[in-house]
Amino acid sequence: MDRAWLHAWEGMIPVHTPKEAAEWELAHASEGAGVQVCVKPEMGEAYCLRSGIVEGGETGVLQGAFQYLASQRLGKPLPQGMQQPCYALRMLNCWDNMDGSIERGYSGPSLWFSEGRVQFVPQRIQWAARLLSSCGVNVVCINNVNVREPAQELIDSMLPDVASLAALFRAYGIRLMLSVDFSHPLRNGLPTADPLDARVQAWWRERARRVYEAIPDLAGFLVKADSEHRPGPFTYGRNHAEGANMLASAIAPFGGVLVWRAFVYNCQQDWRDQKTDRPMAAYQTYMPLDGCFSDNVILQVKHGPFDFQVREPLSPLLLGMQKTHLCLEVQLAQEYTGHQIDLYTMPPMWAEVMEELPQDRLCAVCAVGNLGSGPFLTGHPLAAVNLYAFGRFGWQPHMDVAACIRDWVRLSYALSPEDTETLCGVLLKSRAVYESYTGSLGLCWMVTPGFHYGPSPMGYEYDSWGTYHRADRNAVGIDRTEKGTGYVLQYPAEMQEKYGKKENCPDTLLLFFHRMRYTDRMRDGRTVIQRLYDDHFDGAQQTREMQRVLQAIPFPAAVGQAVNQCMEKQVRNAQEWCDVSNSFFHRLSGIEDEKGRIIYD
Ligand code: GCW
Repeated sequence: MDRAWLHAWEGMIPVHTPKEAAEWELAHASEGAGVQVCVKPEMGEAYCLRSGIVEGGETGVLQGAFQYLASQRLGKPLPQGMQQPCYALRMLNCWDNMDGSIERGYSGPSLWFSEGRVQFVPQRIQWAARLLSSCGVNVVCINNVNVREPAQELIDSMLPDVASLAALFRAYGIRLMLSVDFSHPLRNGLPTADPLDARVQAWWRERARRVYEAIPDLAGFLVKADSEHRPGPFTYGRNHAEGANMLASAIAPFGGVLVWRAFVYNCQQDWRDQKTDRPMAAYQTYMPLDGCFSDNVILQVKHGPFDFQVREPLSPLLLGMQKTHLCLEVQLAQEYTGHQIDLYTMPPMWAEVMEELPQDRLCAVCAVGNLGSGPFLTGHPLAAVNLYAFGRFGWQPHMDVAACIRDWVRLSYALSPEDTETLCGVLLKSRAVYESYTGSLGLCWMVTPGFHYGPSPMGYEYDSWGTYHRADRNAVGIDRTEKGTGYVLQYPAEMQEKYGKKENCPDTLLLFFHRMRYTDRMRDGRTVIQRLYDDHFDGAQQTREMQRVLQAIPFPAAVGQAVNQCMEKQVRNAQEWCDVSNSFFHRLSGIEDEKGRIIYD
């Protein structure tokens, strides 16, 4: 593997098709010596492995080759029978801007944009494509869903550059997707972008023709409309099915899919308004449209009803919509979950999502990417586990989370079995630790506004984003039951039972669904305030413990140094969260910590 890595940086790997890439991978690894590659086009992405043979479809053979090598390296038997992905679309959404910055990116600048242009080092793209393909990702949307000037040019003057990028990804079985600006026709002199206007429809049809002429296998368009000040059909009094279907029909002749994001809510809410409850917004907007979307439209829904918080219940829209193709959206970029400084391993969270979501409800999965061109490509070197696991998740959503994490550790580092287990243990618990110091009992949005790292308990409280906890001197949390905002009614009956009653509601979501007095007793006998204090102290303590354990792992020097630096920052961050949150609740409630620990007044 090391040799192959070096080769990638020294020069281009001479491959143009997934079959060639599969042969190259096998030929350049001792475990692949003499293995034959046999393409059966009708197998598509699927593959079959036998000793000495990788058989599969045009892209399946490459997936098969990676799996063959991984199995050998891990000392596991080859998987038996035909292997195929659960979801046909396993996408990465990269929020890369044309100036090279990445919205919510914590891994350095963009790999493919800079100075307002498509500019890239081909070897690096090839390396990224190889990495993503080896994880199992098959579509990459290269530009930010917030399409700002000059990103509109990607489907105009910059098409030849996008086509060169697409060719590099294509060799690794990955297709590109592009985020488009719903109001683009206005830029080209049309007086309107109304989806029902014949001129607008004709404009998009012609645009799609030109785009597909340049990139015939483009996966499709991705759209963020009427969300956080982006343009959309609402401007013209049209609904989102009308908007999505118009774009979908323009790309349908070329086999494209139109991915439409369901992240729609009022971001200019008056905090005094207690009737509007932001988590209810997507369901209210889209449920009435169930069954109205064209066949090549996929509605992309974030896993929770808010916005990638450390803890949210499953979005009720994912359970409600029956006649719409759905894509689950998760976020590898650690916007609210530690900026790729704090350790945060995500598969345990996805497993919780899949416990409540039948896997056949979805036709696609998507993750906001955590890739960039800085050292380690994912910021924190250990954040690469999330990218790897996301790829596996798209193939097998009900995977064994601990086994997946262990595979990543073993494929990445040559550690002793004891060190491997120790590292896996830290990775597995990292999400719970982060949650205990930033989001105890389902409280969310106590982050620094805008930046979203570090504590600011009142930061969003009097703002317009619909993200309130309404802590006062007696109580905290929002009543989202039938008697409160009624959000819980968006769930099927059994989940209403689970979340709507305090006695059934999991502790982790208690203050998300219920308003509680600080002195109320929880199931474990502790009061709410004591539990808040305890969680914050425990979180800071466990972070120090993780630091101690990780210091003893013999990582390669550069990795070890980066991990240590991140852990130092995380320890400081966790302590800050602990002190700020505990002081906040202590000052409000006037209630002492039963254990008499230090709380600053
Ligand atoms: O949480 C918000 C982020 C925005 C992002 C938006 C979205 C791309 O803060 O940066 O915009 O979500 O998902 O569209």
